[in-house]
Amino acid sequence: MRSREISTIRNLLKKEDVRQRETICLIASENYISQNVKEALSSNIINKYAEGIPYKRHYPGCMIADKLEEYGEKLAKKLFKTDEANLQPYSGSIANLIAFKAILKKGDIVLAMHPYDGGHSTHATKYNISGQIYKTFFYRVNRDGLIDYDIIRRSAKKTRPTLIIAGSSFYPQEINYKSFYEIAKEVGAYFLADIAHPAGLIAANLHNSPAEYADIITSTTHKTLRGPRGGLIMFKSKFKRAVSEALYPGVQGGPLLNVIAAKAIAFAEALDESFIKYQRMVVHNTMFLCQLLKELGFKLYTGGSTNHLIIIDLKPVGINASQIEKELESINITSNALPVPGRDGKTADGLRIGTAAITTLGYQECDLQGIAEILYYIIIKREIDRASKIQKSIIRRVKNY
Ligand code: DSN
Repeated sequence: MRSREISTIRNLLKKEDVRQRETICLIASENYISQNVKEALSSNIINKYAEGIPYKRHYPGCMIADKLEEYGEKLAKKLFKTDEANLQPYSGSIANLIAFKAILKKGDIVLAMHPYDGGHSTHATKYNISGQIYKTFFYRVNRDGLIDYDIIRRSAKKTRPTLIIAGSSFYPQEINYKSFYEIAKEVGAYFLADIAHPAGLIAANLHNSPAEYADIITSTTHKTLRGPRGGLIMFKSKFKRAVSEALYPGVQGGPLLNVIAAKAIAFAEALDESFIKYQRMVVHNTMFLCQLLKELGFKLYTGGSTNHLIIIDLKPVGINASQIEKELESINITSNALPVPGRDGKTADGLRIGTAAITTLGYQECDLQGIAEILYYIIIKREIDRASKIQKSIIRRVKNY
């Protein structure tokens, strides 16, 4: 046994536990899993190979795996009201690649949100393998920073895509999936909704769902959905064969059955009334924080938020968001610097913060007040020590809840 090496790794994991306990996580794409999800992740089912789909595997001994995966699919379909679901994608990025492979041919045209405006790098951008396989055009947000369906319609008519993608990593408003569907229908394109960010809000019926409209839906399972890190793909029944073949052997090998079990548990949790309450609280906390920030003089992209994330526009303050991200990290607060949508995408002039993780921990209005003050002291007053004191008092208070 290489006990020294093992204890090095154990110590690092313990340190990460401490880091998480002492940090205020404002990263909009992170969350905390439940004990049940954690238990599933450490289950012995990880030892099993199960390439293929339930009851059509390339390995013997899959009788439990079949039942488990089938049950997880059933829960996903119930939660999102889709025809089909596949829990095998290793991540949201891979789920997108699988979806493209299932419905597109090399060289097909894709119309997606511009990466400067929050479109994901895996939406056939030049930074991703998908951008080398397909030809991509991008739509931008309008002058108010909003998704503008007339702009998308004009762009779709001009570019005649085979696929239109809805989905963004930093859009603080609800996306209208019906409008996307209508545009796709007008130009004869497929419609893919990547719901990685708002999945929890959609599952709780707080945001409209693309289930009725999209040919394929991709997602991660760990953001607002609060499951294990991983991907999910849902689709109309006619794509069942194409998706399973694109998944295996097209893109992936053996599924991670422990993660599939953990996803299934997260879906079961999301079907519970308590999850709807949690999502309502996420939105409440976001809106409350928006109000506090506006009172303190901050300018917010799109004027506020109706989901789990807020983008503070730092252009009027004249400080680079990467510097603010670093200063916040130095006092144990994590957030993301990014370009404010609708601009040149070259400057990190926006700070993305989210409420999904802190709401899981039970942060209350007084804690949100503290967070708003921290941002004020860091960004406006430039008083890091004062901000650090407030951070520590929030961590102490949250421990006592
Ligand atoms: N990396 C995720 C985010 O932070 O939004 C998107 O995949």
